[in-house]
Amino acid sequence: MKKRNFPPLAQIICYKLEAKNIKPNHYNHLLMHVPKSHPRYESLMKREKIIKGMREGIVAEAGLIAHGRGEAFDYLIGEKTLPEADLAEKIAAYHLILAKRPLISVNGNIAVLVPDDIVRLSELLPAKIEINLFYRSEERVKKIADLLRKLGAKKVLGEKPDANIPGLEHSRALCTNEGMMMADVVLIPLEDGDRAKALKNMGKITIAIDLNPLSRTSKESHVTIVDDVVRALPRIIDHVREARKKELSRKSMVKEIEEFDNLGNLSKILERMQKDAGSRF
Ligand code: PTJ
Repeated sequence: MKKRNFPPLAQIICYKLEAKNIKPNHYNHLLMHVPKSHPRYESLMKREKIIKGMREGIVAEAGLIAHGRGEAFDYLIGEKTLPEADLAEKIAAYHLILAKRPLISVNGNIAVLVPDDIVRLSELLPAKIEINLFYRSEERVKKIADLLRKLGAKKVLGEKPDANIPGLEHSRALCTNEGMMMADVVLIPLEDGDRAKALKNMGKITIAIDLNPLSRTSKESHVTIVDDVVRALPRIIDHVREARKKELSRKSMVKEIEEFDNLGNLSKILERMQKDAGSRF
């Protein structure tokens, strides 16, 4: 069966897979040739990562839906980092630099979209990494931990939870004493609203990365970065490096943190979404 849309090498792979009785719908997406010139190349590649991650048992099935929701909001902001997002990324970097026990919370989507950046940021700060899953399964936690360790993470928490986030039911409350319980500043990309609120109630500074400025997570967090995680993580890393290069004092970072108004920043983004989306019509 000739796969017309596939490049020659992919066609050979198809024949070999079919000879082993592996069905086309199990590999089509891996072989589909998306030229770099395609206007939606980056977006399509992100989808491929999420789909592959789901098939490998790293991303939850609902992770595909969450990604689609994120894409819709990204479309509205023009698939670029807005000035308001850049400001939030800088404030997030200052919080993480000033933290005593910073922690990066990782879920399935994050593990496939930005695994290298998670490891880089955790080493740079340094910050602990903990896997906190909404749709928890021990198998998925292990797969994510293995993936991060393979990329150089020295320690990944979350495989042996020994604590619960107060006020949450079921497995999404599971966390570790050494990680989430002790942390003072937590980076929570693609977080669930209830857990974001519960972490805030525990007295932690919460930094969300969420493309939906209207989500409960966005509204509940101390700092909300309305940007795609794929753009946000490298920019936080750059802001950390720049602050250190400039040898910014604690006082000047605290001043900027205090001046930052998260809800005000979110409403500016909403205004921008309405105006910009309207002008593109
Ligand atoms: O791996 P698990 O089991 O922990 O599950 C992870 C998901 C993401 C499935 C789970 O936390 C979930 O259901 O999340 P929600 O409640 O759908 O929220 C996800 C939020 O992240 C939504 O507001 C999306 O708009 C946003 N989002 C999705 N993709 C991105 C994003 N924000 C930034 N960058 C993205 N790439």
